[in-house]
Amino acid sequence: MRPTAFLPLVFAPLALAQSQSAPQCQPTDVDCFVDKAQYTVLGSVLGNNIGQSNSVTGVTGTEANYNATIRIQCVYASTDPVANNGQNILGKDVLVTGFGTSRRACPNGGGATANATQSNIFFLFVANTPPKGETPILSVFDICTGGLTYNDPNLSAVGQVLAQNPQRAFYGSARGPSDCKINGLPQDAAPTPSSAATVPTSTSAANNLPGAASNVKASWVGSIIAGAAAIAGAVLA
Ligand SMILES: *[C@@H]1O[C@H](CO)[C@@H](O)[C@H](O)[C@H]1NC(C)=O
Ligand SMILES: *[C@@H]1O[C@H](CO)[C@@H](O)[C@H](O)[C@H]1NC(C)=O
Ligand SMILES: CC(=O)N[C@H]1CO[C@H](CO)[C@@H](O)[C@@H]1O
Repeated sequence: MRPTAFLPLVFAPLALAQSQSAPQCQPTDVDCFVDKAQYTVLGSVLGNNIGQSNSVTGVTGTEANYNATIRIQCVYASTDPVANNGQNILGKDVLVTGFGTSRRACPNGGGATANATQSNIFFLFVANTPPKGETPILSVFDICTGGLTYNDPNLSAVGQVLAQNPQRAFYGSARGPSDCKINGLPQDAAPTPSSAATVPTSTSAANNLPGAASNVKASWVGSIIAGAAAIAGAVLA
């Protein structure tokens, strides 16, 4: 049997919980994405199936329609962290469906891309409901936009939404390792209602926090990318 870059699927059939739809948010409207997507995560793309034929289904990924395997590094937010905690995606390599470019359904023939070794802030939803304890299959929330570049302005934009909606954020180990910090949002616990009001929400407040963190983050992303490249190289070879 031909090896593929994908995780073995131990559950079937795939029942899509939400069909893939045209855009629900403007491409630059981070508030809308964080507000509506089931999950906001940091994910590192390990590989995709462009040009690869699935030995079971016979489906081959194309530039216009493909899936990716993404390692979930941090889970920043969810529409319902209480209900969705325990979906078992943090730290996992998950199958994410719905990538592809030049889509007729998208403005200007846009689409969502997942290129190997990229780390992006992805907006996702659970596409199936796997047996308890199994990792679900996920889909891109908006097939026309895909992930945001993982950089300080984009992470700050996510943080500003969450500072105003702290009940949507994940904290502590549910969010991920300490590198999953977001400026302006407590790492370890949800702010109490009174302190929530004092969480900085302006761009300047979020960006004026100590600069040392960005060096740490840069090297951490470097190691994620190096690790992903090694893994992607191994599975795609
Ligand atoms: C993506 O994965 C889903 C779930 O396994 C599968 O049904 C679909 O055919 C795949 N699509 C492509 C283009 O590989
Ligand atoms: C991913 O690669 C494709 C070419 O295969 C390119 O057109 C696209 O811009 C890349 N996406 C990103 C986000 O860099
Ligand atoms: C909302 C926001 O700041 N988006 C930025 C995300 O990063 C890309 C790439 O640097 C910028 O072009 C966006 O403006």
